[in-house]
Amino acid sequence: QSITKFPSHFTWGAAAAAYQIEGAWDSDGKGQSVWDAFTKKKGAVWEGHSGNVACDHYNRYAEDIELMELIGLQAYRLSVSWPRVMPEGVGKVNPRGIEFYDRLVDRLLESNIEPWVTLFHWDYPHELDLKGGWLNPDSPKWFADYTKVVVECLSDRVSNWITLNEPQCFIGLGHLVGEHAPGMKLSLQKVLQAGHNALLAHGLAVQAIRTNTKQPASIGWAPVGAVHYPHTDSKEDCAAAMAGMHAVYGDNVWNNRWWGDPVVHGFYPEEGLRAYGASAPKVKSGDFDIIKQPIDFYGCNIYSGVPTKAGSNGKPEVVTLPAGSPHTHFLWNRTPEALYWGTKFLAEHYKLPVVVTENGLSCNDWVTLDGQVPDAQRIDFLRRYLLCLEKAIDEGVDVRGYFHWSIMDNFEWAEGYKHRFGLIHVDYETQKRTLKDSAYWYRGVIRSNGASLGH
Ligand code: GCO
Repeated sequence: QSITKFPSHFTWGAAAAAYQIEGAWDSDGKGQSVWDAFTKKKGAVWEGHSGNVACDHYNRYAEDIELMELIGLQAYRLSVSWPRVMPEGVGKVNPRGIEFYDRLVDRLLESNIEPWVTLFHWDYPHELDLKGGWLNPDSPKWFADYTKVVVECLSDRVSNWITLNEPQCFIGLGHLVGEHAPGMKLSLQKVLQAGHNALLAHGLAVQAIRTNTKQPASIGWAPVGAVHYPHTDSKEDCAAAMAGMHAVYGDNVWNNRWWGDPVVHGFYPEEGLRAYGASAPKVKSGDFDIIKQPIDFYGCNIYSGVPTKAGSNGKPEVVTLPAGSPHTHFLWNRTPEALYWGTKFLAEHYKLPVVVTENGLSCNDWVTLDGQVPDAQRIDFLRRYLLCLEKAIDEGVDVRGYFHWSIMDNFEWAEGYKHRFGLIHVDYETQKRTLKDSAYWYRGVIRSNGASLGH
């Protein structure tokens, strides 16, 4: 008798993002995004790759949804390209751009797949970047106006919304490290000010969804952050892991609480203000009333965790994994515990339902002479991670859904097409799709609501 701890209403899905799969970079009146500009820069992306064509999902979405249906997906997390909808970022709406998402949503619903719409997954309008981008104090308002356009068009059929995907990345990698578009290396103060504007944008977008939606909306966001898990199951190591997730790092932006506390609690954590010191953003009165909006779920993108033990005075100390420990093609460590500890931390700290908005791995997959993609490692990886997620649920952590990253192989930002994250293999020369073994396996997981994971 198979048993499952996943609740009966649990959502099983997969995710992708506009720039990573759509292609059609200048079709039908689309404006340029910062990624269109960034990928043209020499040396910015591995082997000079770009998302110009990507998976050509813009033209092949119907075929792709057929495959999603075959896998039995209950939900699909897509993102809307802001400059496709508003070529200049503000003002004029591009009817052919918004019509694409209209058709996409209709086609998903025909297949009984619930659309979860991310409003911003990094493809910021180039025109607005020229006006200062996230550093411009008007940027939150620009995002809210765009949100209103999308919500007016889709909310009769869409009820699940995600405002921002990973501000830690588009702000941190895009404005501090410079490895992602728009490729800036600004002072930490400017970076955190841009981050503050992104948080305001989140708040205004939540308001824009609530006031314009045609049906009750479920709204969340999808941040990422350092996940620590205990090196041993001693009480001390467990406490150290939790402390590690609470910590605000003053020298980088990979924090959970720096970004999450304003959104849920309405203030920056004291410890963070101390750690960032003079680099902390300037906050106007009323800002936190905008940033702190009631949200319905806390999304989290979790791939890997950091083994942590209690060091001197119980302080969290990172443990180095033994040589030869399992890792993915990206060289990210295979650490399934991250899904248990990460969701547990967020649910306890923010007291909100949690949705795993991304989890997955890149493998060195190819199509065999027999026409199959035997990705045994992806299956084993997912099985381990999902069993840890089930353990969290069993212990009372309120996890509502799981979205595999990604539905199909795609453009992995600065890494180009080096990494294959999909359940579906994409041959970029021919655009042929092939379901990987993991896709068939995931179908079984969905059908059995997790019972097929075994124990
Ligand atoms: C992210 C992005 C995805 C990536 C994925 C793998 O979370 O970084 O949302 O677009 O492709 O995470 O790196």
